[in-house]
Amino acid sequence: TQLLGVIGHPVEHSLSPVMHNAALAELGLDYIYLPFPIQPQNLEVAIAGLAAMGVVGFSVTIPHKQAIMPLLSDIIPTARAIGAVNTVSWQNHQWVGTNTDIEGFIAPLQTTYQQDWNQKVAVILGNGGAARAVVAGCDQLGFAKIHVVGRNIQKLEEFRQSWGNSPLAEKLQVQTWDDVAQLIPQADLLVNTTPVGMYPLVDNSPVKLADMQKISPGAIAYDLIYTPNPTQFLQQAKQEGAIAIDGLEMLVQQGVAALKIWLQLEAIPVDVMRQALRNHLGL
Ligand code: SKM
Repeated sequence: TQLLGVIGHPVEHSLSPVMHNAALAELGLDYIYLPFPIQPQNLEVAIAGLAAMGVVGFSVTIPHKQAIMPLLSDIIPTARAIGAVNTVSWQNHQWVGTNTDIEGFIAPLQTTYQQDWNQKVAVILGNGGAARAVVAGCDQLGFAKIHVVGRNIQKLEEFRQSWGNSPLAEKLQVQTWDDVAQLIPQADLLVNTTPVGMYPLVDNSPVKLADMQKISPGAIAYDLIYTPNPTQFLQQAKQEGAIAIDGLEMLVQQGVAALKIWLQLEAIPVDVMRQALRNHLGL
């Protein structure tokens, strides 16, 4: 039996094991995908331990997506450009990192809401590892302006500076939560990358109701969270006439991309993965 898994803290809410084990069973492969709860201070020891256990690949979730980077032997250029890793594979006796969140994030926007994003404004809530892939994804889609909202001015400034003088940096603006009421009406796409509203603290939204009421009808509200489904953030956005995208399809698509790397296989049973998640969530 070959081992795969997900590292995070917390990791108990993760549905990656449900989704990946369904795919591996469908493919008839002798693999198992396990959750590994790993505290930040143990990260270095843990990834050496995973190698010693014979783990051949793992997903990386909150809060390790940036911290893991200096611990890897190699990082694929796209992940390096994003500045976050969510997928690691064992190649030639070394850990190699990549980022599949970017394609996961883009997929539902491209397939369901095909449109020209060139004149559009994106407002991204949060400035962690997931936000980095979202910002890169919005840039790739061609958004004209990308606003990133965070709590800590110094971290926001680091976030902005980390994109250097790239063309992306020119359309990027970092702002604090004081500006959120004024940013929301401008948003064509409003993305929640924070964990606020995630199981078990489901009666929460990163945005106050009074501010959400300023979203333009027809704007897209996108929550990266997939439990609960829908989140309070999405429910309130929908009430205002916005289009809601939940985090389920992103989870599926970043997982498909990860399996392609781990298994060196193109034919991944995406419908089985999606259905396993929907069944698990009672959708
Ligand atoms: O990027 C993904 C990660 O690969 C797995 C995951 C999960 O299991 O909840 C969420 C995202 O961070």
